Amino acid sequence: MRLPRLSPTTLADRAATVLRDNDTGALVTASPKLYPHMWSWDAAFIAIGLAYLDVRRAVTELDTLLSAQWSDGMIPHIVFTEATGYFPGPDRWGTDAVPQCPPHVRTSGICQPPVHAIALRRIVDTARRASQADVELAETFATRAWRPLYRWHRWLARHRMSESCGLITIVHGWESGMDNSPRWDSPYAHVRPGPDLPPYVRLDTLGVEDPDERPSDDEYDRYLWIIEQLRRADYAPEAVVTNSDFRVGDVFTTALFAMACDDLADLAHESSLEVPGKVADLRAWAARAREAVAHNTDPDTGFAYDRDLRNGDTSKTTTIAAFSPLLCSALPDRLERRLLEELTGPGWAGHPELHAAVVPSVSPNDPGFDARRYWRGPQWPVMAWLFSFAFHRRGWAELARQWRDQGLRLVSDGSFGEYYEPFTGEPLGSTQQSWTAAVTLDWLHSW
Ligand code: 9WN
Repeated sequence: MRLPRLSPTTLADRAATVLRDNDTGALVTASPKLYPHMWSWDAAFIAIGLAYLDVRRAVTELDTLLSAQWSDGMIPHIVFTEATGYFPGPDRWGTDAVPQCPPHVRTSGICQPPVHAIALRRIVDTARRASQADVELAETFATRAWRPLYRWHRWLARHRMSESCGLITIVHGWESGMDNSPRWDSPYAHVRPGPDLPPYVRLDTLGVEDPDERPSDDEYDRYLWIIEQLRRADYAPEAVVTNSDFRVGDVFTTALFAMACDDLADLAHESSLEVPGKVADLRAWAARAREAVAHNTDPDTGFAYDRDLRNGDTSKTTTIAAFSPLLCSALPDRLERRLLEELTGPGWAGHPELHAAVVPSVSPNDPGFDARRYWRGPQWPVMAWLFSFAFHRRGWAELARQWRDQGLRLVSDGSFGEYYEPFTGEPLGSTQQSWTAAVTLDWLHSW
């Protein structure tokens, strides 16, 4: 049963309260119960929302994340707080002895999509609409954060841009941020947990009303087995791309990388940073990433597909990630229009039975669609925000407004669900999810 829709003012107040309640001072946890730590891409979206409350606090969020950056440039996917209650925690990751990991924090040993430069640029823009003091704060931070972010992008370009297909390689489904998406079913079929997988007890299923909203036990065994493989390779960047049984060229992450490289290059230009060689690198990586997305796109439909790097197979699974080319402007006009029609048509965001007309993680017409299970059907507000933001950037103002309005419809009960049942709009997974609150604030303030 859904709660009544809140007015924009009340919704904004509630969103701000979520961010404040989840704030430990140095970081905003991804959610209070299920995810009591900092997640890399969540932190970027959270910082975008925080900027509407306090630009200084938004800067602190990214600062905290950057202070956990590994010495080789990787930004880890989790920065752990002292909280217990999430598994796998720092002991299971075993990164304490890894030389690249900074000594003052405990982190996981993999990464997540590189949306941080996109967030930084958004925060600078938000500050410019606020006060002169905020502009100075944001621009000074942008200058300070620029080099660490460049090093992060260089790490991805060096260690993760596949030489064979140009896509960014992920070595664990968690690196995509879309953990149990059907995109990964076939690559995970290669992952066979060994008898020496140390025993463990799941805690995530305790944080939701119905364990069926989370990945299955079988999937968890595979997630934990890959961690074991990466840990045994000491998380060395050259080793993990050969040691993990899961090695996939991820079109969605690659599209985000293209966007983020351009944003970082633009920020250098706007801040008059004297880094011409590095800007040239970023432009070249953006072009390469965009090309790779285009190259891994079906020439008739425009759908983009991941590549299993173990055997070179192109995925045939169509999910929300198939629309990656629209994020980074990878396609010629005709194909782009075709893809956009598909996204907004009855198979996807325009499905007549949807509660809110934004993209579900899997098409309701797909036989594998599961309306309640995590990345296998539900709508994720943060994903709807990403597309609406990209539409706005692309100059598709009307479409951006429609998606903002529909996104707000999805979150308008003020529970800030992690994801939503597409037909009823019921919040699922965690509630008081910080990135949902953050993108709500952005929607309420923009275009
Ligand atoms: C594993 C925190 C994270 C998000 C991911 C989402 C989920 C973790 C989990 O929660 O992943 O990293 O335990 O399920 O899939 O996108 O960053 O919100």
